[in-house]
This record gives sequence, structure tokens and C-alpha cells, in this order.
Amino acid sequence: DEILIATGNPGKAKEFEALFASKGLKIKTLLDYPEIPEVEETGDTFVENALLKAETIAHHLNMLVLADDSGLCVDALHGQPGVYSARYAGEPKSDAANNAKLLHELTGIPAAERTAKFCCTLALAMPGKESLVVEGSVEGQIIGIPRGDNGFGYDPLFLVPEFNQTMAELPNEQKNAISHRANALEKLETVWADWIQD
Ligand code: ITT
Ligand code: NA
Repeated sequence: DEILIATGNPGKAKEFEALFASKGLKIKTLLDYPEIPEVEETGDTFVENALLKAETIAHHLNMLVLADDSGLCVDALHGQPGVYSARYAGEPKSDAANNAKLLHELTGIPAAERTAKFCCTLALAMPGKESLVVEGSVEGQIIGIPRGDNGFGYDPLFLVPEFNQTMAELPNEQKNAISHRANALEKLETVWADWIQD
């Protein structure tokens, strides 16, 4: 069986492929269904937006769907960009523009005060069932100059202190062992079987 992940973000899709492959499972994403219109993310929280994406697509296709709403929360910016992470610098979505804006907003803020976390909320939806929601996070620090080419989004600016490397410097397997997304998926695994049976 295949699981549909309701994401059109190629960076997320690649990570989910690897994360599920390690469990012997194949996935599909919205990149395989270009005809499905993008779900407008009108929620104020990761939970609301994850539910919105999962439930809309599950209803549309009448099947089991997993969605990921995630983002970067920076303490010195009172949790911003948060749910606005994908479009922090406006339309069209651009990782480069988002990173430039983040650095600009943090100008003059010393390293010790540049703490941040990546958050990931996963929602699993199936028509006729109450959805399942889990969350994961990972703590780090926003550096002043991007480092590394792996990953996506804010990864080149997100230093993982225990490795003294950014998420974009870590090999993919390493990011997938410690990331907010991996974290959330581990939690999902512990409750998935019971939820499916209910
Ligand atoms: P979908 O809704 O189609 O999944 P999206 O990119 O719009 O794609 P979100 O609304 O959840 O997804 O926004 C997530 C943003 O947060 C993403 O675009 C990145 O800027 C950032 N982000 C999330 N996870 C990340 C990660 O692992 N590494 C770097 N940046 C991440
Ligand atoms: Na979002």
C-alpha cells in the first residue's frame, strides 16, 4: 500500500520518501497529483493548517492522507516566522528570499540570543474518522552566514549545537535522524496502529 502525503514541497517530499523507505513503505505526494489545487492555509496554528491540508485532500480523494505543517520559530522574533515560514518574504515562495529576510530581521542580535526551533505538526486524516495529530520539534540557533547545501528552507541558517553543523551541512540521514519531522513521525508511529483500528 502507498501513503499519500499532502505536500507539494519537494524538500519535504524527499525527506518523507527517505523516512518511509526506512520502514519499507512507499509514498506519493501532491507532486504526483498536479491536478489537485493547492489548499489555502488559513489557520493561525500549525495544527489548524496541518488538519486543513490533510482533511481537504482526504475528502477530495476519499482516502487516507498525511499532511505536514511546519516552520521555524525564532525566540528573538517572538516565534516568527512560525506559520508564515513558507512565505516570510512574500510571494512567490522563495527559500533564498526568506533566508535573506530572516538575517535582516536578526541584524545586531548576538549569537546567544538567536535561539530557535523547527516545529512539525503531522495530521493523519481519513473520511469519516476523527483526525490524528502529533508534533515534533528540534532546537538550534540561527547563524549569520548560510552554510551547507543539503536540505531546504531555513536549513543553511539553522545550527544544530550538538554537531556544530547546520541542518544543511548534516548528511540527509543525519537530519532525518534528529529533525522535527523525524521526531513527529516517531510519535505518529506509536499511535498509528490504534487509530487505524478504531
Ligand atoms: P506544503 O504545505 O505543500 O507541505 P509548504 O512549504 O507551504 O508546503 P508549510 O506551509 O508547512 O509547507 O511551510 C513550511 C516552511 O517552513 C517551509 O517552506 C520552510 O520554509 C520551513 N521549513 C519547514 N521544515 C523545514 C526544514 O526541515 N528545513 C528547513 N525549513 C523548513
Ligand atoms: Na503553513
